[in-house]
Amino acid sequence: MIEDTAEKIRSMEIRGAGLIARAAAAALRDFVLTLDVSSLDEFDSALKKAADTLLRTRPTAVSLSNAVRMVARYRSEDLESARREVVANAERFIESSLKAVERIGEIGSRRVRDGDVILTHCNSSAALAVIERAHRDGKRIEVIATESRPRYQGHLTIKRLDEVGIPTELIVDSAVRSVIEDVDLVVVGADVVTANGSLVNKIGTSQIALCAHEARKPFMAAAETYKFSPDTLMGELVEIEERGPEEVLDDYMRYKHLRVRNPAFDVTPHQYIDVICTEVGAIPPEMSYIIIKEWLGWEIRA
Ligand code: RUB
Repeated sequence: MIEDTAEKIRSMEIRGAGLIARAAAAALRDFVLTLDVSSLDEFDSALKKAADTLLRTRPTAVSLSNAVRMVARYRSEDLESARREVVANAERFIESSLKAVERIGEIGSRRVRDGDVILTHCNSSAALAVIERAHRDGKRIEVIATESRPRYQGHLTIKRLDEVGIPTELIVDSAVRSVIEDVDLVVVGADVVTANGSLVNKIGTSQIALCAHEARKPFMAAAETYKFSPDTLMGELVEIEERGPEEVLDDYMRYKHLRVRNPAFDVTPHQYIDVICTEVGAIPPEMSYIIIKEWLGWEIRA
């Protein structure tokens, strides 16, 4: 069951940082519910092994490690109480994660004005929550969505926007600079927010931010607090996932002198981000440390 979820995350059948985190939480819950062990020690080592399997699936998503940490942490000193505690942790994480996305929609949509054209990249449930909430509130908005090569997550975005009735234009990723003058606001999701407020998100996000900056268009990231990375407090770098060449070029094998590079994410420096909308408020990127300290409970200790 853990391997099944791990494989779905690895193959991107389950994708998007929030969904990955909730799927991992649910997998750990189901795992401990049926875990057949007779001591707390055995429980602990089986849980750690399961957590490790999940953590190895997609290296960039800090939502995954934050979720696993929140779910697998328990204080109980007997087996059955520990089992119950992990199940309760998982339920709490899933519920609060869904609520967080809804709340981000509420908070982020306040910055959307009637008549705005919003550019979005990839397929982010948090970014879509902002866009959909603005639409539900009766603001007449339009969206420009990028394809998001090589996996075309933009197609998921246009499908969803079409279902909810938001007029949308689809563009190739390289058309962003050509259309940026038509855009009023950029809204994207987040895989990771670092302690200094930089954003790790789908490859291409940083080019969009650069275009938005040059054209003086506001750039918003929508990120639940569990997308913030405690490790970056101590200067850890975020590992950028490199995926297989076949995602970019089917017949790459026939070339003798070619190497296909396929980084899945990139880093947008905080200087290009106007606001990060979290479920606890809209913050300037420079305030990211506060989220890590106050909401995730981490701080620098000597
Ligand atoms: C998805 C991606 C999304 C973030 C946020 O990448 O970069 O913008 O994960 O998504 P991939 P959400 O398709 O490679 O997982 O807001 O849904 O958590």
